[in-house]
Amino acid sequence: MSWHILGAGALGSLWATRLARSGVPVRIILRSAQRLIDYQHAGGLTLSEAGQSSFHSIAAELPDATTPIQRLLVACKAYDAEAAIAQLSPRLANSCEILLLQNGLGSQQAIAERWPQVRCIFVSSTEGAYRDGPMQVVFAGRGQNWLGDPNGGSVPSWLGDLDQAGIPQIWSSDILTRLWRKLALNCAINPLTVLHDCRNGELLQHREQLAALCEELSTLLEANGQATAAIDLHGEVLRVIEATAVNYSSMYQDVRLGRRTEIDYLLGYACRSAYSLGLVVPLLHDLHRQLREHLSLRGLPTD
Ligand code: NAD
Ligand code: KPL
Repeated sequence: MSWHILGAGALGSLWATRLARSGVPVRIILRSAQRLIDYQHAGGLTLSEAGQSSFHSIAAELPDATTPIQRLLVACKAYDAEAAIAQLSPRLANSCEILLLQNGLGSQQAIAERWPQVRCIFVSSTEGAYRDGPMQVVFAGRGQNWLGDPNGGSVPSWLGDLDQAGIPQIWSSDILTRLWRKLALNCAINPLTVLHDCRNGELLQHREQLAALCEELSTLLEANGQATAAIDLHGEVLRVIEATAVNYSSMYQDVRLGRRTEIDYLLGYACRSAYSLGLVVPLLHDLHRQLREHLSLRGLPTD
């Protein structure tokens, strides 16, 4: 059975090349005829890893191809994921499984609600990749992938494909807790790096602001029934900042490169969730407002 990969950006290419080189059948779905022509011209995807490059000639198609899809990895940004799957809707088999790699929360639930007949597997990834040219991906940071089905159910047999491809994976029985924890970390760190215009490590000069934000985020997690995700959040935020001190956060890089951020699936989701629970989180609302103003001034979408 072939894997289909929707979105041949950084993470999509990283998964596609590792699956393909291990002999797992994989096809990538490109967004436009022009992209397909460019891809065919390049002949495949190039993966750079630990200073070594490898070339992978992977089959590619457009969303309107007609072959049914049984297993789909969605590697688009959170704001593109639902519309991208909608283009494939007629091709989704009843027994289809969709893996959702998106950061934050909100896009996954919207997709699961819209296609109740398919099994949605949520993924939380700490692997790092970036594109350094068309059809080229750099594997920038080793990490882990936690996969899980928020509705429970059996462990998928295709996890063996990931092992075969050297894609690290852990099946998680509490994937929502993992995603909430990552959302909280990203809400504490990423917006502040944008607003203070700094690397992660420089946030240690704003310890009081971080501590107060973590307190609100912990309250929000607990109110959402995610008490486990709230345990020692502040401590982990400080540890992540120290471990990634010289890095610029992903949101900082998006803003610097003039790219749309995933703010609506991070701070936006946090603020909407607090509102729906009647929880007062003034610091989160203020941070969200300041960040939207910052984006707006730079001509970037505020959602
Ligand atoms: P990316 O922008 O590099 O790739 C997204 C790709 O999706 C692009 O190539 C885009 O053209 C494509 N796309 C959008 N709409 C499409 C459509 N309708 N049909 C086909 N393709 C379409 O993004 P990325 O960095 O790979 O991130 C993907 C997701 O993974 C994000 O939610 C991100 O937060 C998350 N993530 C990324 C990393 C990383 O290191 N890059 C790490 C962890 C999580
Ligand atoms: O995940 C991150 C990101 O840059 O998106 C870090 C900085 C590690 C935590 O917010």
